[in-house]
Amino acid sequence: MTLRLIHFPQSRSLRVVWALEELGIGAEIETRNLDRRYLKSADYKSLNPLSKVPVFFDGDVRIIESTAIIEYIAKKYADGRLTRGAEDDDFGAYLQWLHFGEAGMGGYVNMLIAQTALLPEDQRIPAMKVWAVRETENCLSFVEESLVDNSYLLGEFSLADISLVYLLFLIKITRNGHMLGEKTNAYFKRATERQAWKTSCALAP
Ligand SMILES: N[C@@H](CCC(=O)N[C@@H](CS)C(=O)NCC(=O)O)C(=O)O
Repeated sequence: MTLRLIHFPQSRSLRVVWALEELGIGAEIETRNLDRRYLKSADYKSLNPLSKVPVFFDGDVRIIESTAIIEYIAKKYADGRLTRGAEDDDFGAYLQWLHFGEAGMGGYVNMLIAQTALLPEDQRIPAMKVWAVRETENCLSFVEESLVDNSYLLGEFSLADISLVYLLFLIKITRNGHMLGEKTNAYFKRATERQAWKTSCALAP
């Protein structure tokens, strides 16, 4: 097998690099600087027609959703390590958190980042910012209430943590970290002290 990942540091492809690292799976990782002109180029669109990151290949199989990629890798190449199956009591919790980290919360966080960091000030819409802050706070309260001290989402570390921690990282690097609660900050610290996270973050073009 030759697994191939196009990786842009600090983007959602970091989830994939982190999962590969945690699972000890080798892949060809092509690390590039996030350059929107390249994302829009015909070359890149032939890899990912949405012009988004990540894009992952396993032979003829192409996947463009970060949480789907990590689940695919773990199930197909790591005997399901860091995942749960239908036979497990916490299967429902696993699925919920794996998807909450992107599908449940990602849209609100994207809007928050657009309205507080990415867009030039004169293009921001105050009402959209209010909405994004309110919805992100709602999600973060749910996270804070759900976390247990000194633990991960399912007790042991899993892909669900990779999904959620990346989004917390995004909130922090865009200077919205003040929105995280005490338990959430401690959880983030715990997860990002893992060697696999540090190694993944060190990957540069
Ligand atoms: N749901 C997708 C989201 C992909 C996505 O939005 N990626 C961002 C980087 S974190 C991107 O490509 N941004 C570039 C742009 O929108 O121009 C996933 O989790 O893979």
